[in-house]
Amino acid sequence: MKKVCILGMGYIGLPTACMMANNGYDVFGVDVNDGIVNKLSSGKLHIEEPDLEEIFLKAFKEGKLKISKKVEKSDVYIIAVPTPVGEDDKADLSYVKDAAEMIKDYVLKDNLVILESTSPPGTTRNIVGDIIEKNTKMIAGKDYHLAFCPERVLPGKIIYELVNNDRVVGGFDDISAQLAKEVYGSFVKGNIYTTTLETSEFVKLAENTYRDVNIAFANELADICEEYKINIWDVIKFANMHPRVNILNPGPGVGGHCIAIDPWFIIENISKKETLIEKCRRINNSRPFTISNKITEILKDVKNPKVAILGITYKENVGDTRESPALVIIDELSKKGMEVFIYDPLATNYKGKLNNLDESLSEADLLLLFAAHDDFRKISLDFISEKMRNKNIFDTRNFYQKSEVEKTGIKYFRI
Ligand code: SAJ
Repeated sequence: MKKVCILGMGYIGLPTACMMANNGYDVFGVDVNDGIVNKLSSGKLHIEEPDLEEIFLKAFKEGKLKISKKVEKSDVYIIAVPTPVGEDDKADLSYVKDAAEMIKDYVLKDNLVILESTSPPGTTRNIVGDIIEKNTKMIAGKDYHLAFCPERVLPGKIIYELVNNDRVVGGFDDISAQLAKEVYGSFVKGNIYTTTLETSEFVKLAENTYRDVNIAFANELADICEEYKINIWDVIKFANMHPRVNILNPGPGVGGHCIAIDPWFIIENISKKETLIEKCRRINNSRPFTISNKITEILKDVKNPKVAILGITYKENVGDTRESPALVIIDELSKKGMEVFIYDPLATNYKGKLNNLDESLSEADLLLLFAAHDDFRKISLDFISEKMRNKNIFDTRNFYQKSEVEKTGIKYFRI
């Protein structure tokens, strides 16, 4: 199995394609987006991720990775397309279906088809498997092989984690699982465990839901601590000294393409009406509103208030602004008549207007620290204080030290 066709040249498909191309495979990277195909075909990346450029250029220049809009006949087909959540809080599997439709005419006897996109349990078997079977009359496990291999990589550390993390691969049968394990084993240094299709689909969802539920717990504790006038960050620091406790960080909401979405996939087809999972999702979704209400309260006596936001990406040290709770906060503050200026040197795909640091801070009444990029350490508090009209910092990430901020005459608020 030496030829691989990977559908979806995004945050997962592209790095996976590069790794495989640099480890003995001839890889065809397919995307339906003209812009992405043109950019990659001219040797340029459309996403930013540490170390990606190096492995992409190597694969591309050596001719091991070819980019196209069309599927090429291969031994292995990997589907790595987005699975967003629809308006009804259910998985939108249209991209997965389209990808399966794209490969169905190419899959031959003994080929291996792998779904990598995070999906509700049953998707590999009932959506991908069905589309192939209906068209080719080939049966998974008998005529061709079918597997689910979810990614586990952290944006900002994708290349490192792609190589070093353990993986849980699900197979339609043992042979499918073993073949998929071999494919990923070409570049993965972590352990690769095998199980059934549905178990591996569920494991992926459980991992991200675990995180969402625990972030909701931290957010709830933060609200309760505020009532008691107890510092939540001290509580977490001391509680986490217990060998079996690991409380996550409260914050301004959960963004990104995974943690805020995957919990919905777990509960979308179940009979239970009330779940902890949904409750936690709603707690985390309410965070940007809580933050904007607090800002409104702090600035209630200020005429024509101006807010400067530092960092609008969904988390620190990444460029991705899609699904960032900062977008909700910006919207809320603007609706309340506030002027919002945004400084984020990392943000890559923000549709609105970004400002430079000076414009943002000048005459601002409140600085909202949203994404705690390491680069922001270079901005001195004295400089911030000098520039501002009313001197308030709202820190959503416990980024600053209270005593340092207050030394410069700035009032300090934090979660
Ligand atoms: N967040 C908090 N408090 C915390 C941790 C995170 O509020 O203590 C927020 C972040 O600010 C961010 C969001 O949660 O808005 C998600 O950030 P993250 O760093 O926890 O996760 P992602 O979405 O960047 O990546 C996750 C990872 N999953 C887990 O850690 C279980 C990654 O390994 C997965 O591969 C990825 O989802 C995915 O693609 O599913």
